[in-house]
Parts: sequence; structure tokens; C-alpha cells
Amino acid sequence: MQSYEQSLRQARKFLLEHDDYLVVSHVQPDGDAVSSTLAVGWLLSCLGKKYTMLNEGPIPKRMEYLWHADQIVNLSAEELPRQFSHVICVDCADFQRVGLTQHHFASDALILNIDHHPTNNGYGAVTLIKPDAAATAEILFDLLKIFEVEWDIDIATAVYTGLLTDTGGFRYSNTSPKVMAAVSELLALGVNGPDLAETLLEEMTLPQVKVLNRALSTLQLSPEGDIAWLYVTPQDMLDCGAANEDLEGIVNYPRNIRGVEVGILFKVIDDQAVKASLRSAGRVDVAALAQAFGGGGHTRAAGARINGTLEEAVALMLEEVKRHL
Ligand SMILES: [Mn+2]
Repeated sequence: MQSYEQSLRQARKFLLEHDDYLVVSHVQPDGDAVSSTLAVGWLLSCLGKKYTMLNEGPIPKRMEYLWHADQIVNLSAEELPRQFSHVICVDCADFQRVGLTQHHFASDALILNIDHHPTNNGYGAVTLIKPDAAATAEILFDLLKIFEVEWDIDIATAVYTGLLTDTGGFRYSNTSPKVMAAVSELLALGVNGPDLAETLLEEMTLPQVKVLNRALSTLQLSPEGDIAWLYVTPQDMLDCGAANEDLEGIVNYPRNIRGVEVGILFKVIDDQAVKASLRSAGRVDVAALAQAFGGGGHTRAAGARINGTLEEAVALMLEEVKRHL
């Protein structure tokens, strides 16, 4: 088993040795996914390398302020008519998380896998995985440090964004002394912390408030009061004019209820599939729970896709949660 320092050096070598990279992250990218994609892009631009940043879908509007955010190719709107031999995957616990972007990987592509999910299965020719890192952005903070590049406000803001969002505003248990030391450095570079917190964590769109209202009206609790769940249907999304990113944070409401150990948001995809977002108060490892359904994530925050109707998905998931309680 190689050390973290060895992995950092191997990743460095991978980035120096080749050219014309494809940088991708997971479907429905969150703050860490977007900022990690951009941080790798920023580094490659400093190194004078050719690179293309790509995601299966659009990046959330609230992250449009980030350096070169508009240069991440959105596969649902644009075409990318070629394949790449060198790919960097950030914040993707398994290969399938990259979604449709994988059609642009050459069959013999060399992959650099940079991630912090404990459920990462180690795909790729080079792996840089640190399961106790608060965010993939924290790993990029370390990686950027071993290059001769001069940090500016753009890269500092990108790294800060990943740290801020994956720690829930520096509140979750992953907010380590290391995170705060990094944050201290980033603030000293001029990052506007309060502005970013407002944009990324506080501000809500009207569709977001409307869909939250809908979701809350579906709240249910187990008889013991230790599991709480809500759901959102495609019709709710349509009626509220909500996008996927508007669902972010809703799952915290059931979990925040006193006495609840596991909170779940079920998002109905169609009559054959349901997406479940899981949050744990600490006693249950929801990553293990999600893995039972082919999903993954972190001990306290995870997700999975369940085949079946809403009723079937709820029944299956509740049964699995009870087994873990
Ligand atoms: Mn992350």
C-alpha cells in the first residue's frame, strides 16, 4: 500500500508526463465536483498543458462565479466529437459516476482517479485517494502544493468552494484542523468567505423553496421515530419549476428532527426507478447501506438508485435501514 505522499508524487508525474487531458467529475456535480474539476484545469493551464473539462450535465448556476466555470463542456447541451487518452476523474467513487462522459474515454485511456470517498474502488491507472480528506478539493490543495505554481484568488476560491460545501459550511465532523489550516491560507489569499457562504449555502431560488414545501408535506416517521423520510415526484419538480440542484439540502430536514438516526429523500425518477439520498446522525453508516443498492458515499451522507416504484423503494430501503439500526 503506497503512502499518501507517494500517491501525490505519482499524480504529479501523471500530470507532467502527458498532454491533452480530459477532466471529468460525477453526474449532477456538487460544489466539490465542480471546484475540483476547475482546480485541475487551473493547474493544467499553469503547466501549459492542453485540457478539456467535461460533465454529463450543466453545472449549478450558483457556481457560475468560479474561474472558467463556463468552459466545462456540458454534454447534455454540447457535443464533444472526440476521445481522450488521458483522463482525470475527480470526486468519483466509482467509474460509473462519470456517466455519459465515459464515451469520450479512449478504450485504452489512462485514468488518474482523485477522490476522497471511502467507497472508492480504486479504478484507474494512477490513484490518489484519501478517504479521510474532507473534500476532493482538500487533496487538490495538497497536490497543488507540490507544483511550482503561484496561487491566485481564482484557485484559492475554487479550493475554498469545495471545502466549504463538502463540510456543510465547516460544520460536519470532517472539518478537521487540516481543513481549517487550509482555509486560513485561502482566506489570506483574499477569498471572500461570507460572500461564498451566502451564494453557496444560504441563498435559495424560488423553485427551491417551493419544492422544499412540497417535500416537507410528504414527511413520514417510523413508529420508533428513528427514521424519517420525504419524497419528491417528477410532477412536483415540474409544478415548482425545480432543477435537480434545487433538491440539495432537503434531505437534511428529516435528519435534523430530534431522535432521527437516518433521514432519507426519495426522488422518483419514473415508475421504475427512485433515487434515495441518505443522511445519518452518526450511528448508522449510510455508505454501507447505500452499497447494498449499488450506491455509495460517505458514512454520514450517501446515495443510491433503487429499481421499482416509490412504494417499493421506500419499503426496501426502510427494511435495509432497520437492519442497520
Ligand atoms: Mn466530495
